[in-house]
Amino acid sequence: MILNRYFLSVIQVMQVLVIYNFSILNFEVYAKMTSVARKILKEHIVEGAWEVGKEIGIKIDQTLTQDATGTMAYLQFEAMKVKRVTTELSVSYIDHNTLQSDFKNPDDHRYLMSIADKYGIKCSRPGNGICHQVNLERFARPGKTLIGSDSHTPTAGGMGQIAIGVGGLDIAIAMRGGSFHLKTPKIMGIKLTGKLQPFVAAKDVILEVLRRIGVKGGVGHILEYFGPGVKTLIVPERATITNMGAETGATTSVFPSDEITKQFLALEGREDQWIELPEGKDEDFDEIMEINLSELEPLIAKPHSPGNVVPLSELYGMKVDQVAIGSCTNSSLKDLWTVAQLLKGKKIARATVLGISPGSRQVVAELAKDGSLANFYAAGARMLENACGPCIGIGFAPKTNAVRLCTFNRNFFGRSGVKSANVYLVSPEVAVAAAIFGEVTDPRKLGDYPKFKMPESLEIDDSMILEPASVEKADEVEIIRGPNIAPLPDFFPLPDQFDHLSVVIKVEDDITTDHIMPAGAKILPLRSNLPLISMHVFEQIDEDFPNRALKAKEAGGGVVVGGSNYGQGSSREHAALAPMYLGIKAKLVKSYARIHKDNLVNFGILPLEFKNEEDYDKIKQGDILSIKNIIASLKEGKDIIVRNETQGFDIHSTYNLSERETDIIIAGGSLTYGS
Ligand code: MIC
Ligand code: SF4
Repeated sequence: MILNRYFLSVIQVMQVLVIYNFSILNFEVYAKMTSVARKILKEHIVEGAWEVGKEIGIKIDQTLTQDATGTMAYLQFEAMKVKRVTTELSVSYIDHNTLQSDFKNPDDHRYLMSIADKYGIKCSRPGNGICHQVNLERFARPGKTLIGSDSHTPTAGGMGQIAIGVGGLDIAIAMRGGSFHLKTPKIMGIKLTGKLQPFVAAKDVILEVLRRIGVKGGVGHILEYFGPGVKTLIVPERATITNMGAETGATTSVFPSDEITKQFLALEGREDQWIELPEGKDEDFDEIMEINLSELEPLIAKPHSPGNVVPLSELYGMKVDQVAIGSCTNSSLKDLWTVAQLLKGKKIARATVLGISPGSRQVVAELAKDGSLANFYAAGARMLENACGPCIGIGFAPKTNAVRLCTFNRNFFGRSGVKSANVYLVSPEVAVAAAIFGEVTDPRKLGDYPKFKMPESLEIDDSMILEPASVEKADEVEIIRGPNIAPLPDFFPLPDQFDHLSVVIKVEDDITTDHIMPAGAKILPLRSNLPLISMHVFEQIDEDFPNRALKAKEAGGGVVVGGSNYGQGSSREHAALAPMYLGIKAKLVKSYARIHKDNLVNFGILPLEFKNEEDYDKIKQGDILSIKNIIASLKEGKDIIVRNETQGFDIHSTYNLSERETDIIIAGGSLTYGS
């Protein structure tokens, strides 16, 4: 049940304050609203004032990158000619591209390590674990702001932190001391009551959220958890929920910071970093959704969308070829310990393979201590690296037409590396039951539920997190660049008109960045080489796209036409940059996913939206378009008229950009803006 709760009087007072720009008074009004998200954001606002939908700039305390987006982010950071990062903490994780089938990945790793060393960034070496899991263990801090060049950065929201996934260029700007801009979100309170029953997991909570609101339902919102059910969930469970909140399109997700948060931090030797962030009350939220944890049943997301959620029981008996347990959603000690206990004394089914990728070295070390690790091997599981691995198609690909059950957060078409595979998303409990019985089945058949308790103490070993060189020594550090690292392209100011733009592709609703710029073992190593990676744009759905785009480029440029929620999923800015490299000047869609739109702005690509959705039906692939008076229209906030020269009609398009974003687009992107 979703209740709309608008508090008119408060909003009206706020609007008056916004008009007069009384930001201090504004602060006082909002002091009455105790939502965790509002409190943290409010304390970090440096530009603008809180008005839902309007842009604010926030100070960023921490940044994170991972290697697949990091190389590009650091190339951009280098282009800014700054001597050292100015954030409180910046960490560069190497966890995605760890296959190393040739020189490309290790070259990128060396580059990232040398950059980190020189500019004052910590570097988590390959093997140390998945960025979000390691970050939760070692760095996430309640009350702080974090942006990460990975869409699952909200994992740290489980620690009471405002953690937002963004494009790499936004990270580069934040590391230089710039603020991060976002549209002031609505806060959706998700009230948890009751308590999860045995074999029902945190994963089922977020699958239930996705079942109710789908992959677009969180757009423009922060999902904030509150209510008596919160204290029944430990931090790693909360992090599973905030991690996969990304799949709803939400700006981020967050939990309060309470005694449970404090215990987790204490275990990590970081109790001094705890602050209390009490949960919000009903009246603090713009909308409320209620979930009774006691009533939840195991759920499953069917191919090819995390929003395609049904009760597990609907699929009982379906044969399972491959089970994969891991990813930043479900690779914590709690998850893997539970799996290990359930596997104890059992063997995996003859026709099913099981692969496990732990989240971090810390997780593995703990599992080794109590013998849990041995259970995996004894049962016949294949132990994979502490890395993203099969979640992003790096190894452990399923067979042709396989049914894969995994604990990951995304089952987008082709992401596993095998187009014919059908990928289902489940909890670790459901996954392990399928590995043992060889089919989708009720995990309660496994008998008693092992009740996980956080260990009394942990061995903290940060030796795989490299400290940067001191300020004094930084000048001596040489940046190591392998031959796969291509320089950034040049960026040019936006022209006032395009005379001949070809519609190079027309795609449907919910196109993901995995459709636009696929990942996987073959393409991911090209992330630091734009000319090469561009030749794979839209490969999953239309292999000829790059050739057509290049032809269109010679004739004046290309346009991509899309449906709603265009660019959902990952934060990869390559989904903006690589089409741009192929001559795509504008995208014309029904609506955009947040991070992808920000990336288009950052690289000066016109992010147009159909004013009348019927025009989407009329326009055809191959049509030639022209656009005139672009600059004046943008400056005056008027519709941009796209002329369909082939069919002879005008299309009114809007763009919903702030003044700052408009200026960036006109300048040709963030790298040329203001420089
Ligand atoms: C993903 O899960 O899709 C990724 C790979 O982690 C991406 C980042 C990337 O494309 O490098 C994400 O989620 O942002
Ligand atoms: Fe890595 Fe998968 Fe998490 Fe992306 S979703 S960060 S690929 S584990």
